[in-house]
Amino acid sequence: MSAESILAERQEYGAKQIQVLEGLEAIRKRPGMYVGGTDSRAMHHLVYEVVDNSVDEVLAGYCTRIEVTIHKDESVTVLDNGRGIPIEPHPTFRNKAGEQVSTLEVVMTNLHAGGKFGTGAYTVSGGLHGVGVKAVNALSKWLIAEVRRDGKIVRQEYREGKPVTPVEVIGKTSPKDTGTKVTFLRDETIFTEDNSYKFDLLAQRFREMAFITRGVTIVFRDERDDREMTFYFEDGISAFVRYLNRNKQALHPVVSAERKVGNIGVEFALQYTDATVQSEFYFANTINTPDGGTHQTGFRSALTRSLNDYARKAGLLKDKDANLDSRDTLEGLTAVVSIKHPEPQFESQTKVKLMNTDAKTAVEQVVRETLLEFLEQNPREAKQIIEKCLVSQRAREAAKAAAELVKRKSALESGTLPGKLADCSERDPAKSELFIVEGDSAGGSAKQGRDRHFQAVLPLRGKIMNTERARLDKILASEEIKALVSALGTGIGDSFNLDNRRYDRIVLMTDADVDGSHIRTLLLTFFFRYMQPLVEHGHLYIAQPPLYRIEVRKGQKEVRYAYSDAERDAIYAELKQRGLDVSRPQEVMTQRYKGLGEMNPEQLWETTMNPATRTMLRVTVEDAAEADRTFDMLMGNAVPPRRAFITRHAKDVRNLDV
Ligand code: 28F
Repeated sequence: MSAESILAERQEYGAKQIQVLEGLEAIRKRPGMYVGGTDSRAMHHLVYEVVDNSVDEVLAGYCTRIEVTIHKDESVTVLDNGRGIPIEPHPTFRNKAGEQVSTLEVVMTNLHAGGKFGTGAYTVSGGLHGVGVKAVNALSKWLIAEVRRDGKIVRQEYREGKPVTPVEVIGKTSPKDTGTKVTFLRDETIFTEDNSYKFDLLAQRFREMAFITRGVTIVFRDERDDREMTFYFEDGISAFVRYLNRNKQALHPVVSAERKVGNIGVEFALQYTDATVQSEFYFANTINTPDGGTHQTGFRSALTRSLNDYARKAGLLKDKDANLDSRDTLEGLTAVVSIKHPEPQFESQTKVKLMNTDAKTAVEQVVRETLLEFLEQNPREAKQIIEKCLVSQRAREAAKAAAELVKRKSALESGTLPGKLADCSERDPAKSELFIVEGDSAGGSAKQGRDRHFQAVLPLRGKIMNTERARLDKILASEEIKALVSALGTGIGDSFNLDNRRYDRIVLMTDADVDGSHIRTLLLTFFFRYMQPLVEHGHLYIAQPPLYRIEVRKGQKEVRYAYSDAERDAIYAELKQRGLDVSRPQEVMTQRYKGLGEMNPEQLWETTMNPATRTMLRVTVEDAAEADRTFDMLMGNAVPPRRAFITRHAKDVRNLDV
């Protein structure tokens, strides 16, 4: 098929684009303003920007399917079956030569050509269908836009955002076959970080989009390693809540509603679990608003008011009882709230907080009506929910009293450290380490083996309690935790202060067996839940004691340590080369350590505690939410996923022996 221009044939692409170039240059000069930087995050943002355009088409009611493909060369194709970007001459836009330009070209290149398309439609970008795609175009080495519309297939190609071909018809199709396809390769002179797209990160985003945008199918393909995932959720955000609670014990079926209040679309889904953690997700026009805003305020106030009203009416709260507050009603709750607003107002460019006050009243109304109806029709579940809130309320009051006590005590007996702590002589926290050791016998070895100048040792006896299910008041009551908290010096929960820490490195040193892995998980949960900044700032470590001691007794005598079976085998192979028979104890004697207690103090120092020779794993919280789920899964009731997790991560934590 011969190339045919939509507009005047044989147009000169170049000189007349000056105005456009100015816009594009601005983007290339300051990518931060448009996609938030030039790092890996920003690079993924390019994909989201294009997909957001397709999602706008879904919200407008014209699109049901989006396909995203990452190609081998890291170029990306996004395809939708919407109406297709209009290709006819743009009604108002003229180039410098005064000629009309195809709307497609305007949408892809002109910064200020956004604006509402059609009325009453919701858009991801708040009425600016396509500002993002211009930025992507400007930041791409090349980009190809292909539109199917009015029975034609139309194409234009760009380099660094500048058109290098006219808008030309490259084929015919049925008038019913419509949509937009954009393929782009990011400009590696801008995105200089040597990075590739992360499948999991993109998949998570598309899954979330599919939850929030009920009825859309998102197909995600990765040609780099032949993977494909399809996301479609008929139940929308109810399915989202079930997904979030997949490893938790729910107290009742998901409560949900979808309704319009005036011109604001309100959708929510909630479910209580027997866990103590809460997770809430708030969206405005499919944009995640982690800082909440008016829709969050409306949801929380309706939730607490409805539960209080019902509890009073049902006699579950007596006249003398205090009202539940939102800390009580949020404990154990999983909720997703998603609103669609014709003119969403966000606090800032980054869109993390919704500001429209009418969203508050709209959400309040829908949640209150739905929830009260559910409670009245399901008295058994209602009672369970209220009782759960009451337990939280009592625990909160007890925790407050206990925390006061701990605070007062430490003020009175300032400088009192637990008797079991073998402190170091160094007073500068930046130079000090604390080893938390399981059991008294290992504690003894560690105390003797350490360098007492800068290494402190705190032995914990037996298992500290399961902090996932226990509450703050119970945890604070445990002697082991009290000792730990006062040794650390930071306080706990609300009164936690990282600056008061007495050690820079806190090292969990537990046995390489089931009990050891259990106590380590318990401690990790405790630190994650109650001393999170300590983890976030990289102060928490896991010691790596060896699994084997290999003593060469013949010829050149020496002692080697192996931290895994593979390492042991490598050492064996080396010794065999030297003519040794590793199966003869007279020549090579192997000892498998079952616990830290089997090591003498010198061995423990040499293999595990000496900064010059040891290896330690630093505990990080990459993604707080994901970590939360992980802990939950490890500690919760759901046993099968827990096993799967431990098996999958066994290689990360070397000596896990499950
Ligand atoms: C692969 C990325 O960008 N899809 C898009 C549309 C549909 C319309 C549109 C887009 C018109 C005047 C701007 C069609 N018909 N996928 C996409 N699908 N943009 S982007 O319009 C853009 C506006 O100025 C569209 C009728 N109205 C709108």
